[in-house]
Amino acid sequence: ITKSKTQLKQGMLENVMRQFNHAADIIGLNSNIRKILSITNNELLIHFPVKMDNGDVEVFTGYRVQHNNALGPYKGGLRYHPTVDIDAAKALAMWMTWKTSLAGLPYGGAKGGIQIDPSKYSNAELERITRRFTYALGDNIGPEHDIPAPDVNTNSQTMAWIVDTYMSTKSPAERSKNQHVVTGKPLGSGGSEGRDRATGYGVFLNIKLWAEKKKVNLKSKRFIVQGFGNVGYWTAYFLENEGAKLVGVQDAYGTIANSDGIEVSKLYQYMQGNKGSIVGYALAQVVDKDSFFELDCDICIPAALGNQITADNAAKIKAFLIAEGANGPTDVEGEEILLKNGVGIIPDILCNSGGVIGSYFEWLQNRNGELWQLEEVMAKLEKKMKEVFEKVYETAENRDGDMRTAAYIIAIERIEKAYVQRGIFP
Ligand code: AKG
Repeated sequence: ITKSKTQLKQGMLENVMRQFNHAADIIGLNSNIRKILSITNNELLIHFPVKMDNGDVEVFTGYRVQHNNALGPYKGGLRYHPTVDIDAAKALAMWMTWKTSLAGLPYGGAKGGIQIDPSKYSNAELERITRRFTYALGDNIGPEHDIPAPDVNTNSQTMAWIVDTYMSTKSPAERSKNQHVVTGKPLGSGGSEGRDRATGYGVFLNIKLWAEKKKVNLKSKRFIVQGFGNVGYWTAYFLENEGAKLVGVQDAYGTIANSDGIEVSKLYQYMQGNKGSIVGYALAQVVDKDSFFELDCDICIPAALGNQITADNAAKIKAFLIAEGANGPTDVEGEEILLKNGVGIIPDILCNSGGVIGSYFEWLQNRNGELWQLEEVMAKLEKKMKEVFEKVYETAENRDGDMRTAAYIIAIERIEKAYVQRGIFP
């Protein structure tokens, strides 16, 4: 948050490449496959005009980067944020490839979005921007080719606009076959029960499973959350249900703390009448934004943007566990310090994978004309998350305890196997 936008963007691509190369070195990854995975398959950059409410036309820049599809269709979110650019999209697309592979899903990795501060636009403008971007993407996305989902500052409403626009470009007989072009849709438009809470539930389950392994009781453990959007809120909700205590929150506009605890439902209710922000919440103290990661706590959940935990603040972190709800919140230097200090890290590609696993369930339901109950979705998610967590934890324990490298090893080996089995078209 203290870094300039340029540093944020450059850092993410550098980080994902360093993480990948570190794991690739350890397993002695085939050099040809390393070449393929070091670069993205396709990068789309689209400038598209949209008429604003006042009649003026603005030209926006949208991105879709498709990193790899060795295991299945490209999959990954679309974010609306000023830091979205080609390098950010490349880094985030690569993380999706590792995430879907690690989770054992039949997907590759992609990511994209629009370089925009959505708070500056009306709802009607956001609808036109989304529809025009979807139209411009054309068949570069598709239900069996590349399947977007919500990400930072996009939600089920955004997905509803995308599916409607995409389907309207198809012939009447083909339309209904295209509902699974995006996941994270509203319930009434082909969305799945549980997709809204899937990422946060996954983060919570990872924390719970980690705590069980380490014989830590989550009751009265204090946690802080950076970003109180969908992921941050649901993670806090499930942790509070388990008896843990929220003691600090940061969003894009402010930072608050209360060592006696912040009631998750009360804060959420307050935010609904406060343009979605935590600023001004009376039952907590205002804290300087740069000291958020220094707050006294047991568990720290970065659930906002990338490159938040760095060499500048890692040594000051008091938590014994970092659970990465965001993509790329910890940079390589920050991680080295944390590992040296014995801080546990549940890496992003494992920790926040509940979202894409939930998306996979939605996609399957649409494809097969099925409707699953909430309990069924949550039970399936829990089973899957446990399987993936166990695999990563065991691989890490058999090495040096570093769960990120363990997760990368599993993810890369699965893709390597697919390339080795099929060969590479001459
Ligand atoms: C992510 O996991 O970072 C995503 O972008 C979500 C992808 C999905 O649900 O398809």
